[in-house]
Amino acid sequence: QSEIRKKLLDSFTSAGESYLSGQFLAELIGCSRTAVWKHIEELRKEGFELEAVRKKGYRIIKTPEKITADEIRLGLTTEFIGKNIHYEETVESTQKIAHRLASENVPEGTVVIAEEQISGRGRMNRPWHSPKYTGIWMSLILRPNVPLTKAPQLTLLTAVAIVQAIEEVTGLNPEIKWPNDILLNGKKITGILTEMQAEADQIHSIIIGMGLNVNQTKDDFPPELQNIASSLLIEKGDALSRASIIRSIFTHFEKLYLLFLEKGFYPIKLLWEGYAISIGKMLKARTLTGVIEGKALGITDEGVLKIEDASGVIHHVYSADIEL
Ligand code: BT5
Repeated sequence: QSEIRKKLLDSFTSAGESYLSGQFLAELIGCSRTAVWKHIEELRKEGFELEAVRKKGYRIIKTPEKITADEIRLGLTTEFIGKNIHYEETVESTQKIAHRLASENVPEGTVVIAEEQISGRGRMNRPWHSPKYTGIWMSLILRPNVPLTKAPQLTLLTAVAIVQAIEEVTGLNPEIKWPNDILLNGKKITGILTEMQAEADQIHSIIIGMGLNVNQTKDDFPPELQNIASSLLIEKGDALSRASIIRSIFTHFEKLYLLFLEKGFYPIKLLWEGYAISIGKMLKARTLTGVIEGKALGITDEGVLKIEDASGVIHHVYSADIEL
């Protein structure tokens, strides 16, 4: 059933504005024209609007408000990122589900997407506010064949992919705050959480959680977030299609990830530097072992933050909260 659905949406994707005839669709999925009509009716129930014109056929003219896995598939041209979508209405955290799926050996590139998280999490178990139908709350499962120490580089890679997607879809120019925040006008619009399953020095899977504020208004945020968080809607002034942002993230992510697997982190680092805000600035890094204050010199070829303190000592920071 879902294979047929995939085929249908793939052909509507390649058809673009043109109509697909009932005959064509029947042959494509190998069934009768009555069965085609049933599939079309199912798409309508999910919120797709399809136009049917006699002697021409069908075309999709509007996609649903909710994100559905099918809407994301419509127009998706990646090889493996986002090809397998696990969609849920309400979950505790997409990370939790992704961890379970990862240990069940689902294909690399599988994504868990939810409309709402009731206990979304940031780093160190901090809460991540994830209200219904407004944002993108998703977790991506990867199985890169790289040493454990390289896992944090995927956080930086993900940040680049998300910035590129936001630029492409909205024309806005977000900035990256090392290691895992994306900001617009100094306010956080995206957080990334990279976790892994590993044994000895062998990565079994990496799970990248992405939380992206899209259509929230200021009032949708709790008071403690109103001055530090923002959404694409607030910054751009228009509501945006979450499905097209998701597709764009998948596409940019896949390109960068393949580049990373082939050439290593260096080319990603160069792109990352183009979007980074903290470089050259005075900042405070709160790490688990203490606070380091000084000037951010940049990141190493491995993605580690270098800070020079007042006495000229250069510190290498692997993970921290940064205050600018
Ligand atoms: C992060 O942590 O920024 C990582 C957030 C990852 C969320 C995704 S959503 C899909 C997946 N499933 C999950 O359960 N998580 C991932 P951190 O750097 O620790 O920042 C957390 C802090 O950001 C909180 O303490 C708040 O101050 C702030 N915050 C919470 N919700 C926010 C939101 N929606 N927008 C902006 N800031 C928020």
